[in-house]
Amino acid sequence: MSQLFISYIALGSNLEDPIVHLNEALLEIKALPNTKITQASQFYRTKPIGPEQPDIINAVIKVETGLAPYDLLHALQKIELEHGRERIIRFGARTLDLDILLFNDVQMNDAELTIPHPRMQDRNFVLIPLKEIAPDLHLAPFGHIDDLITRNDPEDYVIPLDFEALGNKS
Ligand code: A4P
Ligand code: MG
Repeated sequence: MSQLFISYIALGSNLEDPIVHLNEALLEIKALPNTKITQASQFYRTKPIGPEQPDIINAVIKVETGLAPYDLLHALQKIELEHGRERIIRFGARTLDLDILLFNDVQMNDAELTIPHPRMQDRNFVLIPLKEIAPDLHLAPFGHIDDLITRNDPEDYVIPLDFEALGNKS
């Protein structure tokens, strides 16, 4: 049996019906060869970082996969394209964004793939869902996930959808 790796993947959507895009993406990731989702955060409504656009629905999952980093990246990009992903404005609105956050303890930085994801430590829309499934994560060389979350801007809201469903919509 081939080697299995652990990867954390961030999901985001803010066009058409984001919840449908995210739920479908979960099924499509599950269907990738030698891949299973072992944990998934809730869905969160988050303040968009970048140009003005609708709030973004974000989540993070943990997968166990036999795919190597580039094979996983290309498989995720194929899923993005099948969701009509268009790349017009950097950080602009998107039907589906799938980013590799971590892949075992791999550290790499080239034109096509950077692991750990280069901006994850600055973004509570990634860290808060990630903490839900990896509460003791220490992100080398940046620090413990709790400290990173505290350092980021609290104005960048990250609200669990379940919380909103209880009537707490801000
Ligand atoms: N790439 C390099 N490393 C990776 C990686 N670890 N995972 C390359 C995935 N892709 C990686 O990505 C651009 C290029 O990054 C790809 O060609 C790939 O080879 P993209 O998905 O085409 O474009 P993007 O997502 O707009 O750019 P980027 O640089 O990934 O943006 P970020 O940093 O992911 O930011 N605000 C909220 N609230 N929630 C969000 O989800 N997302 C962004 C995108 C901005 N603001 C947001 C959110
Ligand atoms: Mg991306």
